[in-house]
Amino acid sequence: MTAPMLSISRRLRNTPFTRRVTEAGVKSYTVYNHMLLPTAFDDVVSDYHHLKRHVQVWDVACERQVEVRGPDAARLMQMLTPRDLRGMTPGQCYYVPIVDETGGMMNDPVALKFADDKFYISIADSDLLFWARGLAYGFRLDVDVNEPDVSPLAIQGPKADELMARVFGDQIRDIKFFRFGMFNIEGREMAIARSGYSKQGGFEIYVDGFEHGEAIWDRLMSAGEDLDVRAGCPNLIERIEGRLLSYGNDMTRENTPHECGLGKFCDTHIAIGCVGRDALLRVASEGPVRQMRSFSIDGDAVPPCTGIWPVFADGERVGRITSAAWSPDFQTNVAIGMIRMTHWKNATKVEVETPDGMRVATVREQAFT
Ligand code: THG
Repeated sequence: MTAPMLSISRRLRNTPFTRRVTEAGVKSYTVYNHMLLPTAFDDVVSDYHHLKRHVQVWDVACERQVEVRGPDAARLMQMLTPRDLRGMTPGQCYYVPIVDETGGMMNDPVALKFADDKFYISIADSDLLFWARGLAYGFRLDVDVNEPDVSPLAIQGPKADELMARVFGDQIRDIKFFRFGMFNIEGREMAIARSGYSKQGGFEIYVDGFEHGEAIWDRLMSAGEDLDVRAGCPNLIERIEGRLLSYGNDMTRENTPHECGLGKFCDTHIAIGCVGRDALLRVASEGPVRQMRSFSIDGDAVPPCTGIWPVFADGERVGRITSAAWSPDFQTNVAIGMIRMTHWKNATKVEVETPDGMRVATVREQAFT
């Protein structure tokens, strides 16, 4: 049986880099924020080894920006998240859980602060623009909320510093983790942050203006020839090892940030104005009864995890796996899932119902590092 194809149309938006990605031989796409997101170039395993040894350029334009501008920008930002934003300074990035009035996860973006009256929210896969515009309208906030023509391009891997320094200068090396600086690129001021959806280190360029995409892509590719730079994409195996969560897969609006293990990004007592504050204060006082964990799953490579795999202990349902893949470096299947408090301690043995049968699995409190 051959894999089904994805029919491309204008609704599945192209990115400024789509032509280059196609020329680089992209093998598969997913859809993220109604936009194309590459998922493999050679194959997921070869891409994985290359990412961990060299440097890759990723079309992550699907990490759309919700721009919040105006006198009430900071107020709206704090309405969206239980993380305390009062200490956030211009040039900082914050990983921020976004919650609705029930404390349910709406998104888990990276927020960037440019000034007291200007933020970007670099969103995961949900239509946060509508929620933010709805709050702004409903509360009569003095703020503009829009999606600008800005497309992140990620440079990830151990040689990312070297490649970026060659193209943008040695100041790149001084950018600290989750900070950004402004750089004049193609005649425009663009943000470059030390961030990205991998644990290999690297940067994200917030490419301002669709028309500049290919020129920036080409400069990186030419400068990195001897570094074996390649087109890449967020890697399923590497992100599961590092326990980077995938909104819509690992969590949804059914989950609180505490269940997702994002309690460390919540300062709910302090976050006055957050619409989910009352609901989260309730769940935080009792603590979650299930939580995100890493798992190893015994046996040879598991099939692709396209849905939910139930987790059992003594025949009773105690959790679920939502992401899983064979890890060449750890020589086991690695996974992410949610498990009840009765079984969430490190090294607890459970059983996972995979499409090709029951497997023994082990709970891990730490990610695979
Ligand atoms: N970069 C940018 N936008 C994004 C993503 C990104 N939007 C979509 C998606 N990724 C949002 N989800 C995440 C998940 C994890 C992280 C970033 C975005 C992440 N986490 C680090 C970790 O867990 O180790 C560090 C978090 C911290 O310490 O603050 O980086 O990747 N622009």
